[in-house]
Amino acid sequence: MTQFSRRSLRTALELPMDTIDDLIARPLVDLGATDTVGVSVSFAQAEAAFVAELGRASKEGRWEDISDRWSPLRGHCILDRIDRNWVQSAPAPLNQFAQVELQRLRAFVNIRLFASAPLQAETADLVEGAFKNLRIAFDKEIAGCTDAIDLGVSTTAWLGRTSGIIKLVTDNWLKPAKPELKRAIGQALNALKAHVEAVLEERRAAIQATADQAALAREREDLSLAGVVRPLGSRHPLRQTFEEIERIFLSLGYSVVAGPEMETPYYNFEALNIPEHHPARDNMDTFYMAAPFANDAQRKPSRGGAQGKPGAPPLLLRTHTSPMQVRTMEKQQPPVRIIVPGKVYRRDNPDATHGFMFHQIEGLAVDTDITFCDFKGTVEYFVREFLGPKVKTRLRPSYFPFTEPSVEVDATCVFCGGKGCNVCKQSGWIELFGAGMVDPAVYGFVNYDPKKYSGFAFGLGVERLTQLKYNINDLQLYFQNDVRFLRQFA
Ligand code: FA5
Repeated sequence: MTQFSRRSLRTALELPMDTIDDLIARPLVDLGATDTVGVSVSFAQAEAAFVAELGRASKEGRWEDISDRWSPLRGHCILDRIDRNWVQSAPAPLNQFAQVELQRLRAFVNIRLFASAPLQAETADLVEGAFKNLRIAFDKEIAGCTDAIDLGVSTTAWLGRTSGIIKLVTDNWLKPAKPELKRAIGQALNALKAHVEAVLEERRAAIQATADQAALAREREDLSLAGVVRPLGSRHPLRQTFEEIERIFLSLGYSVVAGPEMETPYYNFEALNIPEHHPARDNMDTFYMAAPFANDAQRKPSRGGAQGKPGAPPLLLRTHTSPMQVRTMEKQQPPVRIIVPGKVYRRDNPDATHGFMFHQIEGLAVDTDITFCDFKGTVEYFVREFLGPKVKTRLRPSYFPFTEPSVEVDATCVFCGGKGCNVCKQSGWIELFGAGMVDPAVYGFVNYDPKKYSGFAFGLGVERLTQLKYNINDLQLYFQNDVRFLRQFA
């Protein structure tokens, strides 16, 4: 048990006055003080009893009474009885500890009795001597303060407004002093107070610095310790494909733009020349979101700028990245050269080549003199860069409502080099993506002059291209987060 604990206990204890005589009449062991904690508690009780008695006696002008009861100079005082009944009778392991406690209690009582007694000094020299004693007692007490709680107790003991020692000295020495000594006592008191305040502050700073250093030492990292090896992750194969495709098109002067995943039917269908009852919508039947006020009558073509307002069409999860063709052309005049990477959603059943959520990269180039040759050259360049120089491409007629002519871009099978295998179903060709020249009807939706401008567009399926590039036979592997799969792309 440290002094800190004893002193903090003292401040916390409230002891009825008349019990101290009962307590000190019995040995510590009888009081249940069988260890250092118990001993400290008993001494804290004694200390609290003294403080309370002193307070009462001072108020009532009975200083002599309390001095008689507690002063060690008076023979059978309480402190002597504590020595006899508590300390000397304490069992060997506790005896020494109890002696230290008693010494502290004596110092505590002495200094307060001294400061509460009328000053027995007739000359300035004697006044100085009395204050010197106080200063020595204070310095000794502070030297024993080892932490902030101790220091707090000492601060109250010396500077406390109601019963601090400085206050006791002011009340008992300065106020009743003869006029010829008042000046000397006042000066000495001021000097003592200044000393007490300065030393307490100094000590507080030192204790704080020690605590800070200890905290620093506790928190300091030991760089010599072996580190924790955490496995390094790698970029997801789809992300790698995105980056690779973006790199290729950035090198051709395209910029990358992003668009909303929640779309209006206008941008997803109508402005792409897919009117409401067009059969091309069937294979893109999608996830609609219940929007307020939406009903069938209100699903009429609309630019969809008033979502949530009466008459607004419902929102849907975009089925392709093509809506960004329209959104981009609405905002800017040619030349346009963009790619649009992003997620798209379809009501497709998940299997080895389908997901209900997958990724596309849209491409769009529009300018005054873009021809089918530019389109073909761009597509060939991209496929060569992405799949390697040996891969050849071909264009197969196809149909998209928003391109005319429309094509499917095929590449020679990356697995058999075009000879024919199971993957390409012996054809030697693999379908890569859909594309075509922008249908002039689309320009009508964005106020481009179809006589002046032309361009091409394409829509790459990122999962499929990644499957081809890395020979991955099941699209679902991308989304299962199996590190054994992902690790292969590190
Ligand atoms: C389109 O989505 C058109 N918007 C592409 C386009 C853009 C054509 C610009 C012309 C001009 P399609 O439905 O074929 O097209 O899809 C494009 C690619 O997305 C397909 O080649 C395929 O690689 C991929 N894809 C389609 N459905 C799925 C699915 N359920 N899971 C994974 N990938 C899919």
